[in-house]
Amino acid sequence: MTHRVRSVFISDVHLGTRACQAERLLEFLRAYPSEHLFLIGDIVDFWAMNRSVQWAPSHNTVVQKVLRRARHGDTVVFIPGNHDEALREHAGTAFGDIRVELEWVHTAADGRRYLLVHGDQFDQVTLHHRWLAVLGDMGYNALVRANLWLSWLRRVLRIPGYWSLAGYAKRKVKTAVGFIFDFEDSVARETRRRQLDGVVCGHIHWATEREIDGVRYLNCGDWVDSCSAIVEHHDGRMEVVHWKGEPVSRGRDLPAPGPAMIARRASATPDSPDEGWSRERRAG
Ligand SMILES: [Mn+2]
Repeated sequence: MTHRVRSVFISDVHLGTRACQAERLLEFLRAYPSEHLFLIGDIVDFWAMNRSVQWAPSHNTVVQKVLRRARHGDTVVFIPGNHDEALREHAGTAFGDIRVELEWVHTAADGRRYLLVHGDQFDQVTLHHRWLAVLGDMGYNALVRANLWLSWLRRVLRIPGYWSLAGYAKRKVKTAVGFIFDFEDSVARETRRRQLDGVVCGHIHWATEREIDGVRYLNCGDWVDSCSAIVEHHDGRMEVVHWKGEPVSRGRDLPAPGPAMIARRASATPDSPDEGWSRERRAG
C-alpha cells in the first residue's frame, strides 16, 4: 500500500551498525513516496564505524534509494547529527541533488514553519552529565546488593547514619528520565524564540508529537529500535508513523512472506545493539 505524502522526516538511522534496521526503513520509504525528504542527523554512524564497520548490503540500498529520490526531483536535505558531525563542515554545500545544512526551516503546506535540527545541541546530558546516563544503565538490583555491602562496611568502619546507594541512584535515574522533558522543553524554547510554529528533531530516539507552550514539537524517533518517522500530509498535517511492516498482500510482484521470510525478519531484530548506539541510548 502506498501513502503519498508531502514530506518525510527521518533521523537516527545509524547506517554502519548492526542495530540499524535498514530493511524496514527501505519498506517504509517504498510505502511513503514524498516530494521532500529530510534526513535529520545520525543517518550514518561514523562513531561506531571507528570501532567496527557493520555495513550490510541493505545499507547501500538505503543510500541508493535516497540518491534516486533526489535525482527524480525530491528535495533532499541532509542535516548532520553528532554521529555524522564530520559532514557539518560541509554545511551549505550541495552533493549533487542533496543539500547539506546545519539546520533548515521547512514551510508546511498549511503555512506553518518548522525548524529542522538534529538536537544534540540541546542535550545537556551528553554535554555535561554523561555519568548520569551511565548510572541509568546499571541494574537497580545490583545497586541494592552493593548497598548491603556498603552498609556493612559503614558498620565495620563505625560510620553513623544510614545512606541508601539504591535510593541515591533512583533519584539520579529519575533525573535522567526527566532529561527527555528537559530536552523537549529547550528545543521548544529555541523554536519559540525564533518565532517558528514547530520543530522536527531527532537525537533522543523517542518519537513524539507534543504541543509545548504553543510550539509543535515532533521527534522522528529512530531506525535502530522503534522504526518511526514523521510524515507531512498534503494539507500540512504532521503525523508520527510507527512502521510495523508491510501488510501481507502487497501485489503480484512479490511473494507473500513465507515462514522462512518471517524467521529471517525475526532474526533481523538486534539482539546486542551496537555499542555506539547504546551509548547514545544512555545519553537519552
Ligand atoms: Mn544523535
